[in-house]
Amino acid sequence: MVHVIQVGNADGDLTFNPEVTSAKVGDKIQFQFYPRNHSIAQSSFDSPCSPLAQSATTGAGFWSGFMPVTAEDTMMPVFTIDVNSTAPMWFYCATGKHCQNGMVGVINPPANSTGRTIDAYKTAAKAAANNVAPSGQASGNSPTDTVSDPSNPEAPTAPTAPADGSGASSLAAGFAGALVAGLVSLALF
Ligand SMILES: [Cu+2]
Repeated sequence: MVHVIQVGNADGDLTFNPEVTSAKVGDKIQFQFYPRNHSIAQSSFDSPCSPLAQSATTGAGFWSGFMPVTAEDTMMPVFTIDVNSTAPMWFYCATGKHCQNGMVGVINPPANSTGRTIDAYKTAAKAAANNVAPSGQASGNSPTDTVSDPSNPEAPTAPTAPADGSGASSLAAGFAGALVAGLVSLALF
């Protein structure tokens, strides 16, 4: 299955939603980027706000690159990764001081008994001296896709009619109402 993680939100909060995701091997994680400019990079638990490749011996982690999005954009960029193991994947936003300000998350956290929790990671991130973006190009599976922004009222949305067809009449009524309103405003001129 595909797990969606919202990167930021329409209110500009520095959050991932959800912060904690449980995924199976073969699942995908789709990060959806809200304004204004976020990113996701993988780190180790022990070195938050620092790219995995520079903090551990386990090789390069994922990196979305920076994803600038304006409030007017009706399409939002997404970044998708494959889940190839159930080992914990800790990640953060490498923009500004977003990591220190709590923009961190985890896929498949270890058992709470280890003490390696999202709260402990967040606390360590708050104390990190720097927020380091990975160097180089984005590395992931399909970093250039986009989806329509559900939070943007400008986004074109296809009306979904109820199965019983009752939606059609209310749509027609709304359309007739709009026509009447249009005629009224014309008459006022
Ligand atoms: Cu961010």
